[in-house]
Amino acid sequence: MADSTEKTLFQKIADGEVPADVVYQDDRAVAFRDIHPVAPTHVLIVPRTPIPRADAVGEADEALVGHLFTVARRVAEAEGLSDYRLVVNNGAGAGQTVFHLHVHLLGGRDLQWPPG
Ligand code: D5M
Repeated sequence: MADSTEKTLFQKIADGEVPADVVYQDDRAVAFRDIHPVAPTHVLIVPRTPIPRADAVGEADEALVGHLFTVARRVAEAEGLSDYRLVVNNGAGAGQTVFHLHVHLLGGRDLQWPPG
């Protein structure tokens, strides 16, 4: 049975213990392609620090979370995207399945609103 000390899948990817199609990484964040893409570009941007979800972000994490947006812009530029969507699902009822904070970067097709 899982306990709070067990690494999440995305922590294992960030730590290089599980393979992923990494498109960007630095000392604070890793970006890799979603294994079930819903758009031509579908990249997940995760902090190396294991924050479980958006509502667990504290004041001490503000610079780190802001950095995730910088990484998203860099990845979008590398993908040739000017228009794209950034999504964070907070909690199972909102569609979160991996409890390690991640920003979805979606682009490369027309995106509808509301997303459903
Ligand atoms: O998003 C979790 C996302 O994580 C979902 O779109 C599938 C993706 N996923 C699951 N396993 C992997 C691996 N191994 N590599 C890459 N992407 C993966 P959520 O917002 O939690 O629903």
